[in-house]
Amino acid sequence: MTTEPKSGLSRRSLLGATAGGAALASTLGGRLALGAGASGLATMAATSAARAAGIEVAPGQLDEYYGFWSSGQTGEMRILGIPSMRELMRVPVFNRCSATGWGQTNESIRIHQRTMSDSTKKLLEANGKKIHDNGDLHHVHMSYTEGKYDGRYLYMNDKANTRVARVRGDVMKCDAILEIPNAKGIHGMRPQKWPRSNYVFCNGEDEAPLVNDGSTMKDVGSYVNIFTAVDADKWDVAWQVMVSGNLDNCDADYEGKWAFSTSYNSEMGMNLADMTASEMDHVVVFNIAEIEKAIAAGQYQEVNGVKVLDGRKEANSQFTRYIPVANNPHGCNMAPDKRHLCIGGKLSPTVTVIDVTLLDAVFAGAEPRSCVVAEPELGLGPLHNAFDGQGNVYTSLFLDSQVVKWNIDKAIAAYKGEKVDPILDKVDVQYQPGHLKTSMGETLEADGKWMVCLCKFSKDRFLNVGPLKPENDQLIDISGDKMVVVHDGPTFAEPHDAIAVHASKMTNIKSVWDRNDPMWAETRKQAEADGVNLDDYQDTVIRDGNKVRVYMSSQAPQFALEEFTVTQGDEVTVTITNLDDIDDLTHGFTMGNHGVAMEIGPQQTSSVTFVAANPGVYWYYCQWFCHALHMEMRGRMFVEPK
Ligand code: K7E
Ligand code: CUA
Ligand code: CA
Repeated sequence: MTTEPKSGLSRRSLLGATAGGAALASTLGGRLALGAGASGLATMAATSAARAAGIEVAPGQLDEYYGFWSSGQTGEMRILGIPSMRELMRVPVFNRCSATGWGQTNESIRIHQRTMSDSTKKLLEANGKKIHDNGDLHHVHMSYTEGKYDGRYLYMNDKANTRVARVRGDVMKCDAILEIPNAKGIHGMRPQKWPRSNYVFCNGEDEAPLVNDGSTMKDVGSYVNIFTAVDADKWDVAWQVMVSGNLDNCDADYEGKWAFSTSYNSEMGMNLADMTASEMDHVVVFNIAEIEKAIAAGQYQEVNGVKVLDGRKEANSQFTRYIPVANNPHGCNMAPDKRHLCIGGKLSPTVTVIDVTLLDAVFAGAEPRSCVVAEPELGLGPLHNAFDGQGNVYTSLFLDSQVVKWNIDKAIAAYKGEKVDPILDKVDVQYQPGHLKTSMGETLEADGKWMVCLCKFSKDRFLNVGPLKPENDQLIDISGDKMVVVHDGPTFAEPHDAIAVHASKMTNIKSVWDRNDPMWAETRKQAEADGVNLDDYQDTVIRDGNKVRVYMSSQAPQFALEEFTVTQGDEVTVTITNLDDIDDLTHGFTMGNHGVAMEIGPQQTSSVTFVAANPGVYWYYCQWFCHALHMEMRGRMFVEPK
């Protein structure tokens, strides 16, 4: 049924109490050594399959699905077309973007700073920086209305700096970032699915003292982990729950009753050996109604301005239940049958299936594992699960470098003792898959057409580009009984997760900015204070002590100001409004030798502030090719010596 790894390790040893990292590492090594052989054959098979499946989207044709991709340590969100797998756009979120000026323009810095904690502000000031300009963006999910994508927002996490962010579905720009207090290392993150995404649930992966003020490191007994519900409209913390163990991945149900998180460190270990020491870890189930009741009744403690409840085991609350599962689980995925939650075993070759209709009984006192209705053995290193809406699950097998397709009903029957094999198909992927996503698969409209499998290693699949290799996002046709890998898609560091959204859901995407967009509301206020009407343009230079504010418009192929003069040491703010209102007519503003560049889309206002430190003549130019005379779209800043 499953192949044993070449290293000779049995999967039993992976399950053993001391298996942990060493076994994982040597098994991974064993599989990696296998890969090189059959790539020629695989390519031929893939080519013919691609034709058969009709994945080619001809020039000028549009994809059927939007793919929203995370980018891991790159810190941005990406948009790909599915099935073409063409990269359509990169949306900077936690990262500094050279092209758009994200992380440098005043508009983006304000979004970054709005909900930054005082301690982070101090830390950044001490480092001479205004914002963190890196992120580790693992998970991207869309807002829901009644279990279906509604196109309003995309939500995403930053594990590196304990943040979550929101991207607007109309202009595909980030409009809110939130640094979450008390928690550490936001990893798993999911919006509420029902009745709509009122909350975004956020898992704190890393343990820390709740009041983390430097009074102790050694007293590990004072460490906690925090589950956070973010108010998705206000983009502020609604409430938090302290839990036992850590939190890895999470999901929510289709009734608005529960949220779920996997925990791989129920041991509260501080090193690998301790984190893998137990036979069992757990899944935490959060009871949303009980939590909301307690918050409304004022039964919380306030920590760093946030309402915190105690849902730890020893508190015996009605906020949480802990369902034991095999040690070090990972993925947490709610099936669109509204009933079955699938937990990836990782160190265990199994997926644990929880029937959420049995959770009321668990909260009423039934034995916690009484909600487990299946635990099929599927292969080595099961991480994440995806769904086709027809009762089948696709599970990534990290160590086996495979995807396994299996049936929930059959797995339940097998768990009851019937002689039935739940496994329907397996396919090799290249190599070491993490997340995998089916078209519309995390909604009630799962359609079973496509799956993308995000492989962590690409090794021999592409021309060698040096020691750092791309990841490999593979497209798999799941419309038939057999899964067929139809496309290899190299991607830069490092997508963890993606969603596939039917294009019909994205009805509110704009091509031209609204002149009253809130993105530059504060810039507009400053302009009004300076007597400048951004809509009826006066190209103006305002002097305010050593602050100089330059206002100009742009219209292809010209900036309204061909020159302006400042004094050495002045803090210069350049605000530009793009008067062009034609699709795709973006201008840019780059100030030579000042490290300054920004995007100005059609009808957009953008501004950037810098210090003119050195006297001389500096050319500014438009860096977005906009017109036959784009090269000529430039002007001079003169910096007079002080
Ligand atoms: Cu969703 Cu990569 Cu953060 Cu699994 S995690 S692979
Ligand atoms: Cu405007 Cu190039
Ligand atoms: Ca563990």
